[in-house]
Amino acid sequence: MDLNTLQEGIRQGQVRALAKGITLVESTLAADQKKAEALLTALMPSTGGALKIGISGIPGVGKSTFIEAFGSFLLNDDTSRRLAVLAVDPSSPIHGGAILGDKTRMEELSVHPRAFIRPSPGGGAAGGISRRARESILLMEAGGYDTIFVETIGVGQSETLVASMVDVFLMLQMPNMGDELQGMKKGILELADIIAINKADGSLKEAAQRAKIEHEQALKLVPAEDKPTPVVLTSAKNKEGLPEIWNELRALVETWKKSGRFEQKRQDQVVQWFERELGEQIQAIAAEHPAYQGLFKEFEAKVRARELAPSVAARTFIKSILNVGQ
Ligand SMILES: Nc1nc2c(ncn2[C@@H]2O[C@H](COP(=O)(O)OP(=O)(O)OP(=O)(O)O)[C@@H](O)[C@H]2O)c(=O)[nH]1
Ligand SMILES: [Mg+2]
Repeated sequence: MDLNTLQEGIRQGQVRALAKGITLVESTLAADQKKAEALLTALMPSTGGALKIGISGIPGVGKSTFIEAFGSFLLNDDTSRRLAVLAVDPSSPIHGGAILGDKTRMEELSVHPRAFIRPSPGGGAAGGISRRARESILLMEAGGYDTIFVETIGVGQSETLVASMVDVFLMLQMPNMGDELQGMKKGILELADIIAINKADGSLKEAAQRAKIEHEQALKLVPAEDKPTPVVLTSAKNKEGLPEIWNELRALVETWKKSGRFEQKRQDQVVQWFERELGEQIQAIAAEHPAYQGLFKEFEAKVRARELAPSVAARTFIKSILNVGQ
């Protein structure tokens, strides 16, 4: 498929073209990288139209079940809606591990004509994962998906990573957290725009109600920008609490759009992405480009020999290749 066909196919919402495009931006081959850059540049004007929702929670909390239930709810709620699901899981070592394994939990979504599910690219450095995920999101937007779920496991830095690429961050919590909540890092709660206590059904219902109150109390200690983070009860299994979550979500987005915070956050995110890429790309190019490789190695050797502090070496190296003097 040549680039024009691919680009047109993605714009027209063809699933096969989108899948191919994502594979292209995920590729680490130098030849593919050029094509991926051309594709992204051509599609940029068609991006920015999706509401991006981060969904996180520890393994077993019910993310897959919730995504199936909430996704199906949203697709039924609006018959023109198109939903894409992307998993970001730095801990998954093999391509396709995270989501494909539980297609059974996403029975409806995985065959829905208006849904597109993409498993985690997995593995590699955080920078690479983050880039592939962000670029995949751009392609999904160009493909006309107006709602994008970005799923991540609630471990380590993956939550912060995903929070920096979505508009709203939804955190699923267990009904019986108890003492764990006490010790939970404030930073994690701060990331959440909405908290949903899942499994609020059967014998866990009471525990879930208690967890809601505990969360609300814990959130009082977290400085809120406007109103406190909403805590909602849900049962992904019984498909309960879904309209409530959607209402909270929409209300937040509306408030942020009115105040300008929504657009501001998006702009901050892309600028931060650019700045982070700048450092990474300088390093990648300097290490490989024949014009800079020698100098790069020289500075690396000086660092290795403890002749130069790494920070001083980096600054001197960059100043010398940018030709801006010492
Ligand atoms: N009672 C009850 N069980 C649920 C609910 N949602 C999910 N479960 C169960 O919890 C278990 C884990 O659900 P998953 O959806 O696989 O959870 P996950 O967060 O995707 O887990 P990982 O993919 O391992 O990170 C399964 O046995 C589900 O059937 C719920 O609302 N109520
Ligand atoms: Mg899962």
